Amino acid sequence: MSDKLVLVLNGPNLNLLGKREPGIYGSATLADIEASLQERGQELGITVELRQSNHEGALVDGLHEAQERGAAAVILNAGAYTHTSVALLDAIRAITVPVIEVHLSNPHAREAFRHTSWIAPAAKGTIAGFGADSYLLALEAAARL
Ligand code: CA2
Repeated sequence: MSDKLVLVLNGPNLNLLGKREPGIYGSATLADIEASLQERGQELGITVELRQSNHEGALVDGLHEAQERGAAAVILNAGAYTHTSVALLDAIRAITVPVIEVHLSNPHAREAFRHTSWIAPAAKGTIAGFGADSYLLALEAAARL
């Protein structure tokens, strides 16, 4: 039987992970996160593909692609678009693939403008505040869906 596919979509500025603001976002780079997800994915029988874009539409395209490819789940860190994007909310609602919202930091412990997630109402669930482990916890959740 072929592996389940999980797409891991990352939004704006997350390409800078591990290179700026380690006090907030930790010292792991996106490449480090990808490697740990792929390692755990192998154990779970899950193929993990990770993408990052600074463009909202590319994230929408990634959600559509997940649907077209029959992905088992999407792990989505929409970055700042979490707090602004009706387009991502609509895209999540338009697909049947479960979307797990993740954040490295705990947005509720930060500025008030981060307390609202436009995508949370359409997400299967949210994991936030565990640094790079938020992604691994999301993969564990995806494996149980
Ligand atoms: O905690 C998270 O994962 C966030 O999604 C990160 C977003 C922020 O806007 C959300 O409120 C919470 C920001 C990502 C910016 O990433 C950087 C990484 C390194 C250096 C600077 C920014």
